[in-house]
Amino acid sequence: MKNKIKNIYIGLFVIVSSLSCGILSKSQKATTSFSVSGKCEMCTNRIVQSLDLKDIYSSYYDLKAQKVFITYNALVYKEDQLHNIIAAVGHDTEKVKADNIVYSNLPDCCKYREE
Ligand SMILES: [Cu+2]
Repeated sequence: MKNKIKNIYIGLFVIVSSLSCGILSKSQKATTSFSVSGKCEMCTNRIVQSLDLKDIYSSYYDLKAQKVFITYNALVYKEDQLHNIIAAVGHDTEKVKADNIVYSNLPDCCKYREE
């Protein structure tokens, strides 16, 4: 009898804690990857640093493949915003072209566009 009551308590605890987790955590982990233009190690650092933000859990830029891989909170960021963040530091993505002025301010070694 005592065991039965104990089991009910444990069951309730599990239900309540899983419910509150769902409400409180407000996190929906998502992963994406897309093409980003870059040319050297400095570009890699610039791209990764631009993504060093709250609710972006990890980012990796594959220079050879010209691709970025991002794990982020999909309740906070839409994928378009990730494109904008990278374009804002001067790197074209497959969806968003970096502003010409920002691009022209990149060091010469980072100029990835064909002149
Ligand atoms: Cu560079």
